[in-house]
Formats: sequence, C-alpha cells, structure tokens
Amino acid sequence: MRVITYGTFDLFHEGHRRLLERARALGDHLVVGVTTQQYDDGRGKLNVRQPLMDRVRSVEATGLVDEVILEEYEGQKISDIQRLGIDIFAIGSDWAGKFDYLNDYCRVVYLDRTKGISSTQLRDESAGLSIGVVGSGRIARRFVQEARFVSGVDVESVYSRTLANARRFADELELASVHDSYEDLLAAVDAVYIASPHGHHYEQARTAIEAGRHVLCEKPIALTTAEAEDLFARAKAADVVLLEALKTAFLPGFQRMVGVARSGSIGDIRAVEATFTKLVHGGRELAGPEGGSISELASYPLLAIVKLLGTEPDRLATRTIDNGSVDVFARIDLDYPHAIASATTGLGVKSEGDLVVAGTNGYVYVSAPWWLTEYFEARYEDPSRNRKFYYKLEGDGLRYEVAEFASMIRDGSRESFRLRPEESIAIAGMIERARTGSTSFA
Ligand code: C2G
Repeated sequence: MRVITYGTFDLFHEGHRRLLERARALGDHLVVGVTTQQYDDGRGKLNVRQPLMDRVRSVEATGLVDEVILEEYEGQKISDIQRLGIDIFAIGSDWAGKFDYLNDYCRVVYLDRTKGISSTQLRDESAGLSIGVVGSGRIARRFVQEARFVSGVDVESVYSRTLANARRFADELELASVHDSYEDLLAAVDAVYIASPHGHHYEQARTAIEAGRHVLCEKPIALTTAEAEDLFARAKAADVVLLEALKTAFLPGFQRMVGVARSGSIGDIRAVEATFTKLVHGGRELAGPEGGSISELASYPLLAIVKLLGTEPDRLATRTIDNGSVDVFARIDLDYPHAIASATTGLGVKSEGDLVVAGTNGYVYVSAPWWLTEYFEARYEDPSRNRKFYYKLEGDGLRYEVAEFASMIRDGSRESFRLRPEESIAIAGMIERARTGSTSFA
C-alpha cells in the first residue's frame, strides 16, 4: 500500500512525528508532500518560520519517509495521487471532511491529531506559543479554527464558566484540556485570548496580566478610558503583550487603504463616514447593561476614524435609537480640527456597510463589508484617474490578528503600529462618551 500525506511541518514537533508514524503504519511506502512558501501564501498559512529546505530535512530526518515531494499549487493532490499510484491519503483530523473529494481517487484516512503538544514538550525555542481560550461562544470557535493557520501557535485549552460548555467546546474542536477555574487555565498557557462577554474583559485581562500572561482581548477591550488605560499601564509594567483583537486593524487590505488615503493621493482628508450594522434578534448583544450597537460594533468604524484622523477629536456627539434597554442604532459624530467623521452602528437595523474617505483631491471608497477589506477604490473628479486595489483576505480575517500577536511575543515587541495602545485607549474613550452622553430617541 502506498500512502501520501501533506503538511508545512514548520518547527517540527511531536504531533508531526506521530502523524507520520501512523501514516507510515497504514502501508509500506510513505510519500510526504511538504508545502512551498508560495503554496502556503496562497492558502493563507501565516508566520511559517523555517525555509522549505529545513522543513524537508526535518521530515527526512524522522527516517519514516520513503519519498519527499513539494506541494506547490492548489489541485496538486489529485495529480500526485494518480501519478504516484497512491492507495491511501492520510491527514490530521483537524482537516476532517475537507479532503473527502479525494475519495474518488484513493482511500482517505483522517488520523487523530495529537493534543497538547505544548505541554508534552520542553518549552524551548521550537515549542509553539500556547494560547488558552477564554469563553466558548461563536467567536471563540472561529478563533480556534483560524489560529490553526498560524504556524507556531497551539490552542489547546479552554476556560468557560461552566465545565459543560468548556467540554463541549473542547470536544468539538479537539482541544487537550478544559478548565472551569481561570487561574488553572492561566497556569497552563503562555497567553490568553479573551472572548467572554464585554463586561468580563477588564477583570480577566487584568488577572492574566498579573499572572504574567500575554493577552489578546476581543473588542471592545474595555468600555471606559480609565479601564483601557489601566490595562495598558499594567501590561507595560509586567512586560507582556496586550493587544485588542480588532481584526480589521491587521488586515493587509485595510492597512493599504489607510496608506493610500493618508498618502496625499486624495488630498487632505476632510471627512470619514463608516457604517457597521448587523441583524440580530435578541440575545446577549441586545441586553443591558453592556449590550447595544455601540458597544458591540462601534469599535470598527471608530478604528477607521482613528487611523485616518487621529486619536483626538475636539468634540463627540451621539444620537441613538433605543429599544428600551440598549441602543439599537447610533450615529457618533466626531469633529476634528480640519475634518468631520461619523460612525454609524445598528443592531437589528440594517444599512449599507461602506466606508467613504473624502479628500480635497478625491475620495476613497470601500464597499461593504469594508471591515473585511479586500477591495477599495481611489476615485477622482476625472474618472479616468480612478484606481482599484485588491487584496486577498484569507478565512474570516481572524488569523491576521493571531499572527500579529504571536509575532509580537516572539520578537519581544510590546506595541504594534497596526493598533497602538493609544488607539485602543482612544476607541474605548469614544465608546464610553458615545454610550454615556448620547441624545436618545425611543
Ligand atoms: N498534526 C497533528 N497534530 C498536531 C499538529 C499537526 O497530527 N498537534 C498534523 C496535521 O493534522 C497535519 C500534519 O500534522 O496532518 C502537518 O501539519 P501542518 O504542518 O500544520 O500542515 P497543515 O497546515 O495541516 O497542512 O496541503 C497541506 C495540508 O493541507 C496539511
């Protein structure tokens, strides 16, 4: 029987070795396809550290492999299987279901992935960064799936307030350990990703920082300036990374849009209008005291405004429509010295989610959903000068913030220019002012 498997095999570890061992045991000839940098770029695998030849050498050094080939393009697996006369395609169970289409060409076997690599290995340079997940909701699930596309990151543990929720989450996502004590989770990991309800962010981030853990915290990192300032000051004193998981900030397309708008190509920026609305029907997002369209969604439009116009507006005024307990629609107006901006949010109210940056020579237009920036245009009075920009966005965009967080920890940097502490603090302050000082309509 001839068996084939594929992988990046970056920073070769015990999980990789066991996978190869079991793949080898399925037959008598094992072929391993090692992914090239270009292929990994194409499929959105981020932060691969080792050059191709080093990764090939680690695979060969196991002595388990009869033949190594390179995986260079999408669709190659089908031709490899036929060309090499393969009987069995084997791959880790994190890919369960994804390669069923190969059943037309050979037998497909999903082998259980090895759980808890980070804890079974000496914590040295080659060990991954172990991130514990706080919370077991929808965003936490997407985070775990996206983090698997970031090399050098192991997400193996989850903390949830009820053990049953943590168990369900860990079973579904094949995580090694569950915790119903936050302290136990902190003791088991290098860093945490906080995806609990907003009202818990501050306490949980503070506790993690005090325990010397790096923190990636869902937006909004805090609902007041004071809390945001306090957290960043504590992170600095403890020499740990504290990063707000405001995914748009880390997207290549969004960064380029800000670069184009601020480069002078549209002249001086005079106005920014950004909208984010989402249809929900009840649930935690629509319940007080922490819910509402501003706390749920304003981080995104305020990010665009802060990146384009800075952290210090002269004035902020908000009008909202309430459902009796929280705001369901809001328009936050900000005045800057030479520009004005508005951030519009809606929960259970739908509008066009686009972004317009008006300048003295032209404007930038980002169509909905602008916060997943894949495409934008610079437009001018003379349309023949218009330019279109395209950027590929992999997955749902979460992997870019994971990659940034992991790189910061690895490189010892404590601040990211993509989302600086002052910017997160300013956004928290704007959210606080918008929520407390709004003129409301029922
Ligand atoms: N693996 C494992 N246990 C782990 C980590 C990884 O069993 N703790 C397995 C993966 O499931 C995969 C192999 O080791 O089968 C290689 O993993 P990666 O290098 O992360 O490669 P991957 O991104 O899974 O690429 O075409 C490429 C393939 O899609 C696999």
